[in-house]
Amino acid sequence: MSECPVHTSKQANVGGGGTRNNDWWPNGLKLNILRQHSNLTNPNDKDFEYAQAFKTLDYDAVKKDLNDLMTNSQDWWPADHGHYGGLFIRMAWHSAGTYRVFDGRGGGGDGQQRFAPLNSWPDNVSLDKARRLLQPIKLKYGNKLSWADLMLLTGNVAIENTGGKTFGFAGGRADTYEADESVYWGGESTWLGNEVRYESGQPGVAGHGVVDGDEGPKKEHSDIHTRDLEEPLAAAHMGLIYVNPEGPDGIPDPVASARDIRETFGRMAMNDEETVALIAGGHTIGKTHGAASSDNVGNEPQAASIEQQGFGWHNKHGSGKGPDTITSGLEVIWTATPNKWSNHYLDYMFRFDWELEKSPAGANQWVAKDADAFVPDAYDPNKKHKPRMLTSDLALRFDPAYEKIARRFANDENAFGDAFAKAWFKLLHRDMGPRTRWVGPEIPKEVQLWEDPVPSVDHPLIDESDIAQLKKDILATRMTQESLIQTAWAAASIFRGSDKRGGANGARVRLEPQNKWKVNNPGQLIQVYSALEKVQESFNSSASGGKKVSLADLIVLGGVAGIEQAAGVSVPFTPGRTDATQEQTDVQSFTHLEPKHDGFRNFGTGTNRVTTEQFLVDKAHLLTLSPPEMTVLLGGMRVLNQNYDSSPHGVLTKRPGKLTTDFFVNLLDLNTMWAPNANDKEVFTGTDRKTGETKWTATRNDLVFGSHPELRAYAEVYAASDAHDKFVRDFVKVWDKVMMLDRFDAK
Ligand code: HEB
Repeated sequence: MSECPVHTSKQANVGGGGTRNNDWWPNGLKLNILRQHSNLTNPNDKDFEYAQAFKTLDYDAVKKDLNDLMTNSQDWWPADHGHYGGLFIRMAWHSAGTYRVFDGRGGGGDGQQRFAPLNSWPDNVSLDKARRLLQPIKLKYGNKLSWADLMLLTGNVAIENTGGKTFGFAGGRADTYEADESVYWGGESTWLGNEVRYESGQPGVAGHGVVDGDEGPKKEHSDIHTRDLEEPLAAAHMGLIYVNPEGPDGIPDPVASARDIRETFGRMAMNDEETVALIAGGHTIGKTHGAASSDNVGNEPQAASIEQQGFGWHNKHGSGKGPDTITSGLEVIWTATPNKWSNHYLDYMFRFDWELEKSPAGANQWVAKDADAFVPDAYDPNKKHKPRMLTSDLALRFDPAYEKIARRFANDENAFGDAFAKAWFKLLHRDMGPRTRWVGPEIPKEVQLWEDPVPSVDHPLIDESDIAQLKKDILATRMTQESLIQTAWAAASIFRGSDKRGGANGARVRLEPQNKWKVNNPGQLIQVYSALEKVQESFNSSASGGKKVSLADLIVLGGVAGIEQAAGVSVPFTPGRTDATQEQTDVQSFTHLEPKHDGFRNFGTGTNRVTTEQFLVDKAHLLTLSPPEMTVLLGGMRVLNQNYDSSPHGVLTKRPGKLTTDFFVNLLDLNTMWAPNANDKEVFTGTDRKTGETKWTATRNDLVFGSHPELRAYAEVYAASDAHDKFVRDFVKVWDKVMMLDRFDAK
């Protein structure tokens, strides 16, 4: 376990060394998360489309190679019990298992396990070896098979190879080529520390660890039975995927462990049944590794010496591999058939009494008290072991709710297998977005609610002349231009690039829970969509040739009509959305999409840890916007009067409703002086320097475009005397981008 190297005295004087802005001004607003994964880091040709490439992959040949690899033990990293299944299942699980519901970040969708911090997390020890075992297959199939898909497919094949049931597999996860800085993993400065995540109730936010010592008083002993994990985190400790296997803070208390498991697996979108199935299924295969003290283990990959070539955790105990492996420091083999699917794990769990012991590395683990030694050793055919369990395993027996489910599964192997297959599939595909993104021959037919399904288009779409007429019909409803634009934004802007959920398709903005969200101004929302429903009814009952228009399309078209009116230029529109039903909508899971902040609508303010403008950048990141796109979008939204509560904050124009550069012109006006309001520090008043007359009010979301040097540079571009046409063009482009974010079917 290494300390975060906050500052070293001798720094490089070339190649980006030296004390950086981030060291001098750690609280400065960072835009770096909006500039990731561009063509500058992605080596593929500009027109390369991964999903298309995957379709040309010889999928059966890949699966055959993976199946062969399972038992093709390599001397440099031998397979336990002659089988790599356990190692590969763990690799896939740790790849997908970082997903969390609150912001949709984490997950296996872009192959981030190859990069820091995940490549070096204490929980990912030995997965450097797992990925290297796959390298020949990766290189053989090249860019037809991403690391992201390969890691998860390998786990899937491992389950099949050991005799477990799977529910299918979809490819389509394009790799990224740089470490993703957008995910808040916690603010701790030591691995496995947890001094931050159980303190205040303030949410963390993308790209911002706690760096300002603002985390409040440190607790000596956190109360493991009552502590509250901060949002959006889904792991109990820095550097772990979920919970400490030895129990909370290493205390071997299975019931307290269950509490942490329920919290963290819940944040991965798993209910009790899915959780039990996953843990029991996962630990049916493989073993844990703790041959000796972790003192034998060297630096993690990110800190290892150059000649190790990306490997880490060099182990100087014995041979450093095979029987001498040290991974977690726990030494457990759960079942008598660690490379065959079975019901033994749950069977033993209830059959035996469990006694606390220490692993050879000194970690807390449990051994079956009165059992014979019948579990085969991973390498020595003459050696047998007693069954063993982790504290986190025994949570499934000693937590009353988990116990019920676990006993049912113990007695019904089929139910267990099916539940595992479904939960495993969900785990691997949860962050992939709609089915239209899925590729490959093993996509299951059965649609699950967590996919946020929308009906498929089963009728001819509206054409250009219908679109022109419908725009007129919409404007004739007398819904205001403002409210039409607001409704389109409300529908489309909850999309998250992280897990590709949300967006205008489905017209779920009219359904529970979205129709009740404060940010959506429910009173106005219902008027707009009711008016649009009338337009829809009359079109669908009279259109020729079976043509139909969905409410989802009309909501977006309403925004288009509104902006065309405001801008005097035409705005692109792509029909093809459909309307989901309430039954197709998992209300509980959609509550995670509710914006707590949306700076584009001037909604929500900062907390004592996160500034308003940091939340704005976070939102922009989820909308996959670049810094210039964020700038032009916000400036346009203001002059279109799009604040959620119709407040005048940031509406720096005398002609609201016209798409002009006024926001930028007036923000940069040297005659205006800004000062925070006395009673509301989030609101500022701009007065005329000479007369003292009040001219404007604004929030931090607005003023940051004048104060932040890079954002000010963009503001100057749009404030320039000749910028009008470019501004309108850029605004319309980014508006259309937001409306189309979820239209994977049309890309
Ligand atoms: Fe697990 C392994 C913990 C869940 C799958 N795990 C393991 C280990 C540990 C754990 C500590 C060891 C490592 C070494 O090597 O040493 N887990 C855990 C926890 C949890 C879990 C704490 C929560 C509660 N798993 C899980 C899941 C899954 C899994 C969910 C899937 C599904 N694991 C696994 C496997 C393994 C493990 C397969 C084995 C590996 C090998 O063999 O190598």
